[in-house]
Amino acid sequence: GTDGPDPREVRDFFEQYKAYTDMDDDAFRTRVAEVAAEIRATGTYTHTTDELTVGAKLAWYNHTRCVGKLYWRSLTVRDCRDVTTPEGIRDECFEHQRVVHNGGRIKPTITIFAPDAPGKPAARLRNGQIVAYAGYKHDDGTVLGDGGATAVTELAQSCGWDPEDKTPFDVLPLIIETPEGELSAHPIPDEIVWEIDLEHPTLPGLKDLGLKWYGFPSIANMGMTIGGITYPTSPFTGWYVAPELSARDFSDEYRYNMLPQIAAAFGIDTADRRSLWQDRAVIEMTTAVLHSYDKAGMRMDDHYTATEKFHKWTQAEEKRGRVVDADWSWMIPPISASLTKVFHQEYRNEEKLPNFVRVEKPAV
Ligand code: NRG
Repeated sequence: GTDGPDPREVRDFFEQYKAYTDMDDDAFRTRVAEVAAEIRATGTYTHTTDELTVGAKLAWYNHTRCVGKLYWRSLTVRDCRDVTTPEGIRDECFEHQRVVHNGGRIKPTITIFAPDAPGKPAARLRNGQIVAYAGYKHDDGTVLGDGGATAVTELAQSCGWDPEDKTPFDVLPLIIETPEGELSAHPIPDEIVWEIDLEHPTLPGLKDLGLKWYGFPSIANMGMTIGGITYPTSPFTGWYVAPELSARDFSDEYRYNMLPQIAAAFGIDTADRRSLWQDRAVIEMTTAVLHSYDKAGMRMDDHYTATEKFHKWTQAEEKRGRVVDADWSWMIPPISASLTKVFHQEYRNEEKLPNFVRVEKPAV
């Protein structure tokens, strides 16, 4: 934002930092006084790399819409605050992908670029994810590709990006906006996409649809707020849970809307709703996603493993006297929800800071 850091947020963060790092009282008082002086002199302050690292982990712990946050302590934090040119940001986003990939094992990672300062916003990524597919809107309202990506696709086209032979799976360029409002589009090299062709382990037919997806999601349009400082450009990545692809990306009517074709490919009759053809198709599609990622050696969770681990962790945290905040509607999987532990659980849903926040265009 354009205002300086809120003193209560500063204080609250350093108290959490002290608890996390076993900082002694003297060091704590010295650092808090130093930060206050820096804010008086400059209107803002700079985190040490360790404060940034701990702050990013706490943001993950506090975030209520992530079922994978039990791994919060193991987050890899890449401090790229001094990288501010569009080319530099592009290159570090590409490097982020390589660090994450880790031979398919996927290392949960966040890359943090410069924060906003009072009256001086930082550069932003305008993509939803570092790697994502385009969605081209036709005049008749239909879409080629990802229906969720039509706006960013038009933005890319306004930057001069426009592939000649359009397919449903064109990787969008990275779109970077400078604080001055200048947009630039940067093509994504193939080797950081790790595309996986989707096939079913036993049912033929799906393969012929030519569906594929990239290896992992790198969320690019969420910022992080730590101790009153906003980091608007801090892409982060973990591994997928299979229904994210099968039950949402390919199935949502406003995304790829492929369920009728997927059902047909599996030989499922779609005439009668009460045959539950949609349910049968989405389950077989989930099997296909898991099989294809396993075969490619790319980590992918199933919804039972992901939710069971989360459930056990929240119970362990409670025994340690801590309440894990969670948004129930984001914890339950979009398929077979009642078969998982989290469905039968209630969660407190308080938004603590540090946290991840949605960021829009520069707050100029
Ligand atoms: N559903 C989106 C991705 C959202 C984030 N999911 C994760 N995040 N798994 C999709 O592309 O389907 N993560 O950091 O691991």
